Amino acid sequence: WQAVHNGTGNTQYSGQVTLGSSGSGSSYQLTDAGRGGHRTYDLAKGTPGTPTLFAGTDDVWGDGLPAHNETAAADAAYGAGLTWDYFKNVQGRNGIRGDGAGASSRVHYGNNYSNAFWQDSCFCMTYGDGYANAEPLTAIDVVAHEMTHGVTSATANLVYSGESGGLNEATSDIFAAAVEFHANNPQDVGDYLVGEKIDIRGNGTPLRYMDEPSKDGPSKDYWYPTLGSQDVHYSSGPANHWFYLASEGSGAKTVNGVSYYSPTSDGLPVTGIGRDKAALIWFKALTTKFTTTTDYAGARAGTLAVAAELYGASSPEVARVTDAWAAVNVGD
Ligand code: ASN
Ligand code: ZN
Repeated sequence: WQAVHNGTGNTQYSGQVTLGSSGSGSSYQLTDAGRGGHRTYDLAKGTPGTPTLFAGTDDVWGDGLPAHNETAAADAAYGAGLTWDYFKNVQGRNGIRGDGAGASSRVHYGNNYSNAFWQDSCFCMTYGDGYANAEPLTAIDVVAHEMTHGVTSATANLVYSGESGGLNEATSDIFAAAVEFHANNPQDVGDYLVGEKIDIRGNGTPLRYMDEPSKDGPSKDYWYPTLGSQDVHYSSGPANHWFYLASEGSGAKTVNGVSYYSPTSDGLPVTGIGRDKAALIWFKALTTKFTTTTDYAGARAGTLAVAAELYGASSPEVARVTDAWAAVNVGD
């Protein structure tokens, strides 16, 4: 933490946390001076236009409950800080564009709005308050997912349709999981689920499952020739599944108290190389190999090239990454 001020955030999903803020005396703003000046704004249930920068007299943000308008701000700012720190400290990237510039977050978008999104045009993320304006889409993994869309735009810029669109979505889910694990927040431990905290379906189930993507219904576990005609949030499935398999291996496993079962397309077992290596390979492939039109075959080629550069062409890492791709029906 290198913020000018270390304010206190009372978040809805992650407990009491430290937030980077700015100001002095009895005037503080939710501007994270230590992270490129990332700013958090209030849309007050409206639409973008005249957002208000969160400001206050005490450098304490939110009370942990959604009715307090600073609570979603505290979650969004915390998640943005964690994502910034992950890319900087783990992947060596200084901000979304790599130029040290902070982005901004806007919370309380619309009324009962159950989505969140990244926009290049404002270099910003926008979050709805979810069902009954009580489930804001500001949990760590959702924030990391949206912010990673900014990183993808600034790097490979994977076109948001067809197979490249699925890979764009998977990139956001992969780093959502990586950030959540890296954060190690006791109230929101790392997992291979996406959106398990925001109850977007109203029945407590997560939005997506990386060990077996089809558990959500429409997501695909394995590549097939017309995968690219699916919605990008479903064609992401095989790449999310690849990340799980490359990290943890196939079959049954419990991580941080969450039980997984990951199948393979050919029934052959896969051994993982660990999450940190899998995430490093994906990040380096995203930033040095992938292009706007990379498809699943290209993602396989890119990750294998990176694995060979990092660990050697005849390394176990290359063999296991190859096996993980074969397990999602990409190559053999
Ligand atoms: N929350 C969604 C996402 O980031 C919004 C969208 O469909 N682009 O993927
Ligand atoms: Zn997305």
